[in-house]
Amino acid sequence: MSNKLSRRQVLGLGAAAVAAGITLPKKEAEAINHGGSGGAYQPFRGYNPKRGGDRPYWEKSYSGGPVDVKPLPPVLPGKGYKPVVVPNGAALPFKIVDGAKVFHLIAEEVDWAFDSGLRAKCWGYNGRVNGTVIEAVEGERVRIYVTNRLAISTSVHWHGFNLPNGMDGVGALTQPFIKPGETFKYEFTLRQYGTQMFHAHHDEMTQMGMGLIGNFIIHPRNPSPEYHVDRDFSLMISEWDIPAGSSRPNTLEMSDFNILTLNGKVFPSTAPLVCKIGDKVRIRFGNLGAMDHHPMHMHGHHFRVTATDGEDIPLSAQWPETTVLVAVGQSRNVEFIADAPGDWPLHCHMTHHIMNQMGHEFPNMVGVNKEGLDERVRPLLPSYMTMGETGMDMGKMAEVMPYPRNTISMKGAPGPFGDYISMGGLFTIVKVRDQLKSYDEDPGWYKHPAGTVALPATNADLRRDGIDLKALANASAHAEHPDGCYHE
Ligand SMILES: [Cu+2]
Repeated sequence: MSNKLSRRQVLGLGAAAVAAGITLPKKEAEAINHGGSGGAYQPFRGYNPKRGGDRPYWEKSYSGGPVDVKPLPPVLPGKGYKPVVVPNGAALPFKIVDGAKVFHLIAEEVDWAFDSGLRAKCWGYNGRVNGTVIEAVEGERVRIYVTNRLAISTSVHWHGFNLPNGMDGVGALTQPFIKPGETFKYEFTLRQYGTQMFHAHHDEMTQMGMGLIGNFIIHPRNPSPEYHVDRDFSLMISEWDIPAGSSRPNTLEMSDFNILTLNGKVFPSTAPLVCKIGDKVRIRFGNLGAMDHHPMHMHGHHFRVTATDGEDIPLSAQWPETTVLVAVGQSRNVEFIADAPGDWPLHCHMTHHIMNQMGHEFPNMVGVNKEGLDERVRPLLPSYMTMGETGMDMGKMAEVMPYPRNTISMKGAPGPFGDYISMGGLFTIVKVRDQLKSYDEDPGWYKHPAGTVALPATNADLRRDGIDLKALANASAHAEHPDGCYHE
């Protein structure tokens, strides 16, 4: 590489390096451009053999290069790759036949428990809703049988894949429908790696909305040292409309989703992400929900956004965040070192997405004195309860309000301090521990070292820091009857 960079090379290597006057030796530049997957098999270098590895970054193949590459031998979990952890789900088993990895997906109706309090008749793959993951390795030949046990035709699209057009799985466009009872065969060579996805591609509104979605993880054949992590989690995000008391998702809903899920579960049924102090952690988010993009927020740590569903982000271009937006149809990998012990929420930051089965039917009562209102309305409407004048105390409301069967409105979870965690939906907990018996066991609530929990201030604290208790008492008396408050 000459000392002067062309404009194209500038785009490829990142303006920051250029601004800093850095020119990279050829080998390093290629390692950055190609995401670190070195070795003999170089799918990203394909397409134009004359240009070889000297091609500027933006001239590489965008479709994985030639389709007729020779497949590489199948790799076993634990040998050639570290399997992903699928909270509340599992990787699909496979067989190896004549050098190909053979999977069998079964699309079927599933009586699915979103939580102990809510079941619904959904559709899923192999007995799970959203939580069946396919896992393979770059260069492998995969043969995926799809059996349709639904009463309606379907097809499976391999989302974000470089593959022959006829394997793309778009019902009626690139293949005939898989009719009820039929088994179809998809077969192609994986010429890429990354967090990809799969989903039904016939009547998507109904079929994806009913649960026919999943993550498809492809590990690199020759991983760079950066690829190694201690914990590698796969999470699929989706959203549902299941009116209280019903047991069928309403896939016609366009905006008012009341069940928001990670791998098909709502908090508190979302399994925690268990980590040891010092673990390098990767979380792969996929979002194949119907309408909403989800800003996924991590407490106590920041992370680097390391990959999109396109490919790895070069090290020099990865950016730090505490919230990553995962739009519909996208995947994002984030990575961090779990170096703070505790119970750290990982959740969507859209506040309506961390509620369970909320409705809009409540009048807004914040700031309204509703004394005696419930008692007067209840003889007419036995289950009537107004929203609290200070908000939604889910614990209190759950106790008082009689719900129809199969309902988790207002459900959260009892927390470690005797209070109720007023969150549900797209919410889980990353549990980071000094000592851990097993990754497979929930280690329970975090035991905080003495003096590290927020608790009521003592009078001695307040006096020491010059906080006037008398003024405080007056202010709280005033807060009970603020100006503008409605009085009968
Ligand atoms: Cu959200």
